[in-house]
Amino acid sequence: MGANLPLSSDQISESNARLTPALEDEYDSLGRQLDRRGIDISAIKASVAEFSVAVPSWGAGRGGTRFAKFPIDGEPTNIHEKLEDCAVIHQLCGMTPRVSPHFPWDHVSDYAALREEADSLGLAFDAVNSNTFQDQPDQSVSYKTGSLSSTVEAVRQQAVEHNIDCIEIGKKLGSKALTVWVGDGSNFPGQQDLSRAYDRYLDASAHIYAALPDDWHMLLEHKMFEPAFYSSVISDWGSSILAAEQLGPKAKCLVDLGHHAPNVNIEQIVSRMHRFGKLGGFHFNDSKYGDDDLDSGSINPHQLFLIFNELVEAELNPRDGFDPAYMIDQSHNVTDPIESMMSSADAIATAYAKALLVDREALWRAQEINDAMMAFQALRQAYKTDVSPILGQVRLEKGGAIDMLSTYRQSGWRDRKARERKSVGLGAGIV
Ligand code: PSV
Ligand code: MN
Repeated sequence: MGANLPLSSDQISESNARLTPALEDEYDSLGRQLDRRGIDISAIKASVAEFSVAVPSWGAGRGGTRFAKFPIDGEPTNIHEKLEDCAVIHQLCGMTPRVSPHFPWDHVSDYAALREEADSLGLAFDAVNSNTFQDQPDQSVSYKTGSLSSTVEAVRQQAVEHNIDCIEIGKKLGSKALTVWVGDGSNFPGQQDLSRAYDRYLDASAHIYAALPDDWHMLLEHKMFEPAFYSSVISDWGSSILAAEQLGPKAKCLVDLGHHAPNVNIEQIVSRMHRFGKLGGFHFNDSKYGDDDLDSGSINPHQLFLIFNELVEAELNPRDGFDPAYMIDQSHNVTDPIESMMSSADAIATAYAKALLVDREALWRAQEINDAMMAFQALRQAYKTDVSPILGQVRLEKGGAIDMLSTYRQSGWRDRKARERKSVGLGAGIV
């Protein structure tokens, strides 16, 4: 943990002291229940304690829709303040030690100093995200025709250079991956030659891939629609995995849970990608209609559990150095982002803990003899188990808060920041 932790550890300990007797009681009771099922609770606790998920720098501010944004007092206005808020999240939940930055949104003049600043707050940097979906005031050509797939060579060149700049920044920050999401696509049938746009994307991406250090990954993030509403160049996991195959072993696919057609079986996509050694990372969030960027597990916690069921299968049968980058990618439009990210990290780790409880022997036996009901029950039994005492105990042992939300509110962090930070103007958009 860093030297400049934002919250008072005494306050966290006081709040924990009140809740510890009840937690111990519930943890012991769950331990006995799991023991009867042949599961050692301390082994599950150890795996959960190892689990971590990165938070997005852009998620630390109040998000918005394309219609409006309603800022809150004390919201962070730059990467330094965002890091402070991310440090609060990690201090209380103990499982978000890394921040995923986005460029140029998080641009600073001295990245070595930024890395030290993060370190002193107990944080490190995760995958760097490039941005070729927005024009910046100082750039020479516009992304209005797309970026890596644009018909205009100078635009493709600019997009490639920006991604290579992001790699250079990432090296200074200690990152090991570049996440590339492009908004390229079309709004009208016939507007774009679907094959040639993909070819141009592949060709430009190969230049980025060539600049990638040997121990890095390039994570290709697909998205079905938005901002393009007829076709997107990297629209689905098929386009993504074929591109990753063509680029080479350091290119992997990133699954953002909101970027699929409605009702798609995302856990099956996870399984397929893992089968071919191409599952590189996740952007966790939840959705009801489209790319809603709602809090993880708030709409469909069962789907999150089924995804983690596949991820635990993948952990047990690793292929090609299975080590996916887990990140949150959400827009917090009506909540305090710190609260949303703590609650989301908890939902994500809860899904993981439940997936660890699946009786794999029973599941595989039932699958082999085609006993659909018993196979389903193997999953159901795990899903029904309340694992919150395990998560509470992990937080307690890491110096975090048993009850993150009440401890955070009692800290008065946001009110204090409202007095210190300049206020965010009105507007629309996600940052
Ligand atoms: C696009 O919708 C996306 O999921 C990409 O990951 C972007 O980098 C991020 O959202 C920006 O909010
Ligand atoms: Mn995303």
